[in-house]
Amino acid sequence: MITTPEQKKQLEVEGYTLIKGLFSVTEIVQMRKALTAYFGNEENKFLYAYAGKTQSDAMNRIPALRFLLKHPKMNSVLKELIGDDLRFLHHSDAHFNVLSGWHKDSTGYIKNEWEVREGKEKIGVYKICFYLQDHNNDVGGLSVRPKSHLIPKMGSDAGVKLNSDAGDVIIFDQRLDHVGQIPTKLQKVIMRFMPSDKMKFSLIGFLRKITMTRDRMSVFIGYGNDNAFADEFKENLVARQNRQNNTTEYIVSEEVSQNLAEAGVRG
Ligand SMILES: O=C(O)CCC(=O)C(=O)O
Repeated sequence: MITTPEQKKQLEVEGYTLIKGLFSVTEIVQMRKALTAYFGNEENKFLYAYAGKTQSDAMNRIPALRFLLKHPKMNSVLKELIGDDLRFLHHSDAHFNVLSGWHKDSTGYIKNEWEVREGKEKIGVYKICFYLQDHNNDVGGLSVRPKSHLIPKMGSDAGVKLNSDAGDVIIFDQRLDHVGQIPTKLQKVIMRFMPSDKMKFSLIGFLRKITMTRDRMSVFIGYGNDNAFADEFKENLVARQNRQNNTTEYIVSEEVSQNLAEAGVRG
């Protein structure tokens, strides 16, 4: 076992948990290199959004990340915390220098996330996420509002900042209120007045460079229990991903299917 009973309980009761040191330094360095190259190439079809760059459907579109789907430690953690009926929800994002605001990832993608359906079936949709740099001493990591996964209304308190290091992963219930890096006053002004997402990225990126701030990269992948909630969630999230990627067809790469099969995870 990699996780502890306390971590499983924390995920259930508080809606999140953090697992230390899941990825090696070599894996982190490789993923940073891969994302720097991917987001540095304008031929790739990422989006300029949230003052940064983002690629949804990252598992199919960024081949260098596909190993994650059969990463032995990551899969053990997911199965220990979510269950052996683990399902990949076909929704994944890679982010580069994005800024964000408080939100729940479930909003709008499922009819009623708090419903208990016939046969006592309950929602079980989670994200595993990680940052490719340390956030133990800055505002760049994930903050969460503990227990907010049980409350439909968004909260308003400052939440808890999770002090993650590169290599750590966070698993959270997608109903949980969470936020990454909140824009500063200056960044808010730039975001408000710059006419295009690309210009917002360029100006805020320039400020990062002159303040010698490291590029901030992260990966978010959706998993869940294999039930009707997962079906509904997957369908709606894939439709959103397709809209973001400007396509009507969702194509699963052979390597993604193979890696999921190797990991014993239903796709
Ligand atoms: O930028 C971040 O760290 C947060 C991103 C996020 O909340 C999301 O992808 O749902």
